[in-house]
Amino acid sequence: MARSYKHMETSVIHEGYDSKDMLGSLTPPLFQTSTYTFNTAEQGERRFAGDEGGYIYSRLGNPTVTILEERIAALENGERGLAFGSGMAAVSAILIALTKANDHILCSSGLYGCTFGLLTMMKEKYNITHDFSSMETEEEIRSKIKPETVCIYVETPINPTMKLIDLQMVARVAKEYSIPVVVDNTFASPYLQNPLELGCDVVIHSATKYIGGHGDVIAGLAVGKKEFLNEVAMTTLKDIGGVMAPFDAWLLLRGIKTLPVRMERHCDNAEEIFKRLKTHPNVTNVYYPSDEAHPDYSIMKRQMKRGGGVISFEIKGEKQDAQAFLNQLSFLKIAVSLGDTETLIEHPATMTHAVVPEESREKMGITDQLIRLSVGLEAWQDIWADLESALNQININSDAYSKA
Ligand code: LCS
Repeated sequence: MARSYKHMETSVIHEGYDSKDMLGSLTPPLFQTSTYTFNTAEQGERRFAGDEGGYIYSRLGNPTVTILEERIAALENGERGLAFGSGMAAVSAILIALTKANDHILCSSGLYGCTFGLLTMMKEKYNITHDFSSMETEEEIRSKIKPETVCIYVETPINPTMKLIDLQMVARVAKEYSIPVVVDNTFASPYLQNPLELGCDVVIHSATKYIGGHGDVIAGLAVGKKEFLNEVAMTTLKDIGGVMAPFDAWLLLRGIKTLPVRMERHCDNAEEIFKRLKTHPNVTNVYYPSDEAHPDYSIMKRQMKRGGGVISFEIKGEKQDAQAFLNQLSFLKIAVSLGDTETLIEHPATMTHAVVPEESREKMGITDQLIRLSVGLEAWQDIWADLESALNQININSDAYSKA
């Protein structure tokens, strides 16, 4: 669905919904229903046969969910959107739809822990194998593509290392082999990056994060070609059943209206925090895409509007210093997830990426000292004051360790 409005700020509010169709209700109504009545038995038959449009049963479609699907399709400039009960429901439905036993998936060198878990399960159960690629050059990607490779699966920015993948380059190589490129765009959100416009084939979001934005929904979205997503809707989504609840769609329709405003503020705040983390003596490395010293800075300039709201950094010391640092925070919340109004901070090695075996974690760059910070919408001065005070305390604890 092409965007009907020139600016995304308008699209996030209006796409997919006209109040005239709904008795003038400014806000899209919540169709909290599991099923839909047919006027006659023949009408039921026609709907099941696909000869007549209209709703049948909410696992097959729901009007509130449809509005959200149309809106996300427009935001990502894709033909069709599809809603799921979680980001993982979207990832699993898309990957299952694209593969069969003994196929191969080529992945970016870092992935969210549960995506890694899903790939491990697909390998054990169906011998659907995968390899990781740094995707730094076209040659490197070509060298990892096998005859049985059926898709390339990419996260960018990568959770939690904040490495970036050049999507135009990946799409160019994939076209040579006629392999679809699936991009998990969760960390950027549709406001900062639009993979379909860069030549990729399917975009996935954990809508739990920036799209919802308020930490009250678990949900997923996908956008791509109509033919492919119609097939997913009628197979892996319908029959495995990981559908989005109407109320969650309603909450997401509310949250998404402020996506551009929130993302600008997330980025403003993250830039302020990044500058200060970079010069703190107890911080050894900071990973933030709009750092001019970030190895992928040129990719950020080409494919993202701004650097986003997530910063990862390593602190001096060991795992216990990282944990002690988190324990010293006063109002910043120790929690997984990201993209919420509240600043959230976590320890990937023992939380989001704990399922990844230590050796693979090391290869991905997830050390015991790595902390992931999702910068929220509070005043950056308050966020920094809390971080700085906890970072200063770590110094004291580290001294204690070294003296012990
Ligand atoms: N993709 C990415 C990049 C994610 O970060 C997550 C969740 C998912 C997919 C799955 O989405 P969900 O099913 O949770 O909606 N990431 C999380 C994280 O980093 N902390 O907590 C969840």
